[in-house]
Amino acid sequence: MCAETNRPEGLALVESLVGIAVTAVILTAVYGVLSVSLRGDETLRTRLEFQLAANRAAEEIVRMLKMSGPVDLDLDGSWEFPNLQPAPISPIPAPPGGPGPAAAGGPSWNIFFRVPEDLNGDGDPTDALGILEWDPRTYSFERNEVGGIGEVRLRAYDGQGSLVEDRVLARHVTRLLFQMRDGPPGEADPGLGLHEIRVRIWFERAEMAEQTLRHQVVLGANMRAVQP
Ligand SMILES: [Ca+2]
Ligand SMILES: [Ca+2]
Repeated sequence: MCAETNRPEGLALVESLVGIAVTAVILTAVYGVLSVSLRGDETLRTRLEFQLAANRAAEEIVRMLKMSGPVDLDLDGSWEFPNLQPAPISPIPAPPGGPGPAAAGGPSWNIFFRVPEDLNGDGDPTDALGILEWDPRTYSFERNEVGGIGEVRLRAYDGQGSLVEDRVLARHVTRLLFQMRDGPPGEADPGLGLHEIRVRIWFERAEMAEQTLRHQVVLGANMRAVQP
């Protein structure tokens, strides 16, 4: 009798042990899935923040270039501004392929430009004849490197060439490129409009978890079309 009454209890014990084991396995699996999912969320968030910061910087560059326009200071028919100068930083070799857009490689270019300014104080950036007035300061977007990390700076120089403004617009910039219809050899694109500038910026940031974030922004800016 005792054996008969003990059997169901033994079975119940085994069943509950099996139940606990199954629950433990399920909980472990759920924890594993959640953990991977949270890690994935964190990676995604980091990637999105990286891309958003890059896009914001590129949009600010384009916003300023749209205010600029061709400037022919000596009226000889050719523009002094905007002009492109090679960034005085050695070209970086393309790193081995990885996730994300094509890796950067090659030289960077800086752009120097002028923006309109109300010089005669009549409330708009034109003179009495309706001709655009240009701020005598020269503005630029220049790629610089600090501790091996590339950045893009907005700079302004006064009429004597002294630096009067200098601030970082973007970090982790591996390459900065401006293309125009009559740009420098190798960078010119005859398909672009007369007043069009194509801005290309490559961003790259090495993460802790042996992960490299890469992002590339390509934006077009139409400068003011100033009649010669
Ligand atoms: Ca000229
Ligand atoms: Ca004015």
